Amino acid sequence: MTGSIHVDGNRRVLLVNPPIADTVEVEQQDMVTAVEPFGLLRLATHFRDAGCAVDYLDCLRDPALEGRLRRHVRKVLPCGNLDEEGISKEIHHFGLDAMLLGARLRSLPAPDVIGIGSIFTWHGDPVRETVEVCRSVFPRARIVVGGNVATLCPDEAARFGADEVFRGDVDGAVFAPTAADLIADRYTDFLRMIKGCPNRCSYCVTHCLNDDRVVARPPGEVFDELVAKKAANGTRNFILYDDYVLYRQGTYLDPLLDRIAEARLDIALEFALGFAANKVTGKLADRLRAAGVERVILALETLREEESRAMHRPHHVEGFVRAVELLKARGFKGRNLRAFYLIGLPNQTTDEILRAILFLYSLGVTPSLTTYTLTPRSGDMARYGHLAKGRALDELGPCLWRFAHPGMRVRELDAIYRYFHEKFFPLSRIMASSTADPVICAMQEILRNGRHQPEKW
Ligand code: B12
Ligand code: SF4
Repeated sequence: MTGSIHVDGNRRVLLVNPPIADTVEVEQQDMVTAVEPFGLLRLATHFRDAGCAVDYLDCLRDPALEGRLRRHVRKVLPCGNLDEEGISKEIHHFGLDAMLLGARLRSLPAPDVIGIGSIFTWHGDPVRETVEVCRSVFPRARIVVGGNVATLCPDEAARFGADEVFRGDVDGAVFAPTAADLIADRYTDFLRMIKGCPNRCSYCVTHCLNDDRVVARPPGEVFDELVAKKAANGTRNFILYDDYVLYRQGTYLDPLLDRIAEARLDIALEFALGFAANKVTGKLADRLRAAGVERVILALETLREEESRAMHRPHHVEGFVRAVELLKARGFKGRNLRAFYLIGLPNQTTDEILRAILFLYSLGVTPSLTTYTLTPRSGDMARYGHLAKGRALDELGPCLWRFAHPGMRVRELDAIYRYFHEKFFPLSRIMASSTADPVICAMQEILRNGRHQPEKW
């Protein structure tokens, strides 16, 4: 889906990154403000290029927050496996509350159009409230909600009260450079070369967000954008959130990395969504090193063969180990060599998760744990849709662990995440720990019996 927004007569556009509502863990995990809303920042450039004046209000980073991101409790929701553990978590409002938002809006010139972004399906409630406050302050403005929630769940988004729910991409904005002047950290910026992915991993919705298409632009253009941004803003960290950066690697990624390496730019390049391990070769590892990539993330996701198949992922423990060795030989290690691993899946056990973490530590890899949730329109709806039936979207937030197996308890999953997400421990340290903590004791038992090694799975 692509479309355009008429800007004729709409000379002033206000783009709003709304507040979010989530559990306290997302703040502790630094997920609320870790990544700037680069979709809106691209739209800002797009509207400016069309001759509009653009105002920008980031409800998660606004100075009026005075550093206090978490504001109030919006609701309390049950958490844990769907057989009900009988415990709940508070859902906090993060970012400008309705009063502060109203005050900030009143300080801005009246816009013709207000564009509100949306990213996570369980964050709809604050988007609805943002529409309401915008409407009360600027009753004559046309309010458009776009982004992932609008694209994936248009029926829910229609209830937010906007004049328009915009699904998919805005023509001409997909590869627009981010409006770097609107963000505070001028040393970090976002580049995009490829949007979409030819694969269909069952838990992922990239194909729905991109209408089953992959679009890409010449690596030379990306390189020119990078050089221009470095010169104009002194940007040093360039992050690509490209869905599948290995798409037609010989045409896109390889030439980009070669151009960057040849130019000897003093930059750090990051591919934040990682690489499929079975595609990592010695040559790719050399190129990443030469281009100034400091950290590599491998997408492992699961160690179980039947689960890999059900997820439509290549089963690649051997390929994974081989990729790790190739990368370690090029100096990627410890915190700079990570692997995505999904936790909280319906048919997983705590033992399986602990074995996987220990396996990664044994290889010298840092686990990047990703909390599972079921996303509407993902392939997993066919397997697990019945578990979510009748539940509102915000009841499915990943930190609520609603899809966990009845044997996996909330406290354990929270502890595992807190202890091990993006942290590296040598196995000897875990073994030597004198503690009664059941998670650590279970790990010590696994280590004593060597059950973290593939031959014992
Ligand atoms: C960056 C990112 C993150 C960042 C945070 C993002 C943020 N700023 O908050 C981090 C790393 C923290 C993260 C974490 C997680 N993520 Co994430 N993440 C992404 C990613 C890669 C990009 C999100 C983004 O900014 N997109 C930019 C979009 C919105 O902009 P764009 O494409 O350039 O925009 C175009 C259109 O959308 C449209 N548009 C966009 N906005 C607007 C606004 C208006 C008004 C209009 C008209 C048009 C419009 O026009 C643009 C130009 O064409 C997405 C995948 C994806 N491609 O979206 C996953 C994704 C959002 N994440 C996902 C998941 C599951 C997670 C985690 C649970 C994983 C985990 N446990 O670690 C956590 C949850 C964090 C939490 N609880 O808050 C899922 C979400 C599923 C869902 N149910 O919502 C996604 C969709 C991945 C996937 N493929 O399934 N994530
Ligand atoms: S998880 Fe990654 S490889 Fe799989 S479909 Fe999504 S973007 Fe593609």
